[in-house]
Amino acid sequence: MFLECIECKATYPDSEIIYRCPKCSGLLDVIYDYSKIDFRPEKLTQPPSVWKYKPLLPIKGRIISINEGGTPLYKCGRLAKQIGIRELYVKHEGLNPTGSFKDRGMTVGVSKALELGVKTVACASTGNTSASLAIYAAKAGITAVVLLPAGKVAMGKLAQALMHGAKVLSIKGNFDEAFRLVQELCDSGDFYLLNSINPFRLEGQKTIGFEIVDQLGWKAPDRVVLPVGNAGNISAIYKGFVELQKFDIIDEIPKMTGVQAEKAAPIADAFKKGAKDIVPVSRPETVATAIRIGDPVNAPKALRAIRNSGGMAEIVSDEEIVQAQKDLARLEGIGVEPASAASVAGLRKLIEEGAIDGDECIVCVTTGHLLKDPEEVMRVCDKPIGVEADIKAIRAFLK
Ligand code: AN7
Repeated sequence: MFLECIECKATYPDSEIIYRCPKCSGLLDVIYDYSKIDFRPEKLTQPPSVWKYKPLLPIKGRIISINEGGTPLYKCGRLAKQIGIRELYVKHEGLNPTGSFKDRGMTVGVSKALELGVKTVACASTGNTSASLAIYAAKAGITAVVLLPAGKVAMGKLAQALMHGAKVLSIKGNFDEAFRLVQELCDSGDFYLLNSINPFRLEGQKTIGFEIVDQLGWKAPDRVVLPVGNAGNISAIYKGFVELQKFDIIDEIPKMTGVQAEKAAPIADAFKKGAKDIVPVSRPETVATAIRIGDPVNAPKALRAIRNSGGMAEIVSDEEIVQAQKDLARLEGIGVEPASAASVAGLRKLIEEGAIDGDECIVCVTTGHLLKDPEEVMRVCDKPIGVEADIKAIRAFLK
């Protein structure tokens, strides 16, 4: 196993603490000697979980785990009918132990930190990354430092970071500024960076792709739709599919389809314009605070994932996000935070525009749990109705 620059293809040992290529600043990927790995469905008999797929994960020693992955893949008939799709599934990543998909990355990233002998881990976060890092660092007995954009982190996520003992710094700036600062902090070598620029973290997240295929009976769906913020997840899931193709487990790679919020959509903008690089958005804004990101670090990986798989990118409004959140909740019993609902909102829009054929088999990834952001729920749902403690009053009201 080694690290490889996605741009100049220079390689580095996996024991080196680097986040970008020292030669050209390109992003890094973890590459295995695939000829030496036994990865066959008939050998993988455990129920789905991140560590079921250990032969394709970069950890040899001690693993810090709280049973991440193994999330349900729900068949969603009512939502499929409403949107106009033949076969629709929702992979509900909100049912990971800390309530988001970040746990898949953190179980691998924090295990790697221990392997590297690191004592302090750090990240900037719109919320979920910090919650997950705080919990895995606690489990590992190391210190977590998290930089959060002041006033823009949903309450459930902040509560997790605080309770699990991270050093929580509220930065007077947005996520992009916090991310610039945490990179500078980690360049000193005292802190190990666990944002999704860290290629080991993304190895954990690629197991979403493994699980989708596994849960469909080792078959690939036609398309995977997911929200995109810093763009690590779409890149990771794509890499997972590429590896399954290398092992002849799937023939075709699902069309990777990323969805961004209207005022935080640099990747979808670049895709729609056919541009090679993104133009960062300086003041990103959206109800989906998880993806309130203007300068996604993994954009080069994400654009390749989308283009190489024949996928797409779409832009949705806050209203469309909230409507999709309610539809998931009320048609399928799936409670998600706003960012997650962007996947369904984007899919609906692509079907309406005729950009996607309704005859496809599609998986939407819902990335975080409803309870992460209770304040948003209070804003977008009707208030509870005050009634006297009296059966007549209740009956009268329910008539
Ligand atoms: C629920 O926590 O970036 O495109 O700092 O929490 O891989 O960044 C969160 C991202 C989607 C976007 N859905 O994933 C953070 C952070 C939810 C999220 C995303 C996030 P990426």
